[in-house]
Amino acid sequence: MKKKISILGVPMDLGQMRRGVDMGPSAIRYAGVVERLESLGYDIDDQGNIEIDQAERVHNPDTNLRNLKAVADGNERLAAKIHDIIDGDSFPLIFGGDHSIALGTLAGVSKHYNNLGVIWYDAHGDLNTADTSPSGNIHGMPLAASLGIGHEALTNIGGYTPKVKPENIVIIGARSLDEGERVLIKEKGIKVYTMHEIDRLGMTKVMEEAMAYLKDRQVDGVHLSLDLDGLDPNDAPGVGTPVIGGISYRESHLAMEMLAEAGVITSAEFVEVNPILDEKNKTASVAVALMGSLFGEKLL
Ligand code: 6HN
Ligand code: MN
Ligand code: MN
Ligand code: MN
Repeated sequence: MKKKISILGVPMDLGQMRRGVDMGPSAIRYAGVVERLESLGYDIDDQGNIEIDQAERVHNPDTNLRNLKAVADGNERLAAKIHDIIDGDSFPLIFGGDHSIALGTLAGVSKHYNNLGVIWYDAHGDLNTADTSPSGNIHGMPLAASLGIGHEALTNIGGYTPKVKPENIVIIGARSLDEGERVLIKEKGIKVYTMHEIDRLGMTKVMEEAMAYLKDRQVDGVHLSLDLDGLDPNDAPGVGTPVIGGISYRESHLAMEMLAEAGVITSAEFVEVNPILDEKNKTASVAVALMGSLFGEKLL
């Protein structure tokens, strides 16, 4: 992994309907992320937050693509910033904000790779479109849009599409998939480790298989998109769409440690931290602890 890490906060709450997730980047900083990563020997360049429209000023509630323009505009700004970070030979580490920010992250990152792999750590598939979404919330759509499926304003962020091939994606932790998402997963042959496989195989095997799978696909970079709702709500309560029966805190550390040992991750985002719904900043602290493991922290 690179020794320089550039942090970008994305105070985005327009991809869903609950307020507070725009404060995620502050909560993660408050939980001590910069000190934590500095203590591991990294040079940290915190570039502050991307400008995102304020929810009260953007009001189009009755659509199946809620806040489309503001979400797309914010993600265009994010993608441009990520270009500069990668061109500066630094590791992009992005803090959300709701998961719609993966649109901008992947738009910025994918341009720099010929065959990007993606690990999507999430209770959900985020593979909806306006036609299949039960909510109209864009945070349930970024992975589909990154495959080139959905509204052009979302698929074409950064001026190109698609960002990732279906066979280069591994979803880990899924336990709440909508009907249209299931159809898409089967149709495109997307690799998914649901909670069933995690229970059955154990996290060690899941991560070994996931990394072997991406290696077989000859990826030249791997983006980690970690939605805190992938974890069990007991361990990460501060999220807008919690789903019981999730990945534990320890299993998540193990996953991050294995990624660190393999040295495969080339960019990462930690999303959906909502301090208003949290218990004493627990979820932001969990996010920071997981980043510690991802960047090589050891217990002994
Ligand atoms: N997330 N599948 C549901 C929807 O509204 O499309 C939930 C999406 C949650 C998205 O947590 O990033
Ligand atoms: Mn560039
Ligand atoms: Mn998500
Ligand atoms: Mn989720």
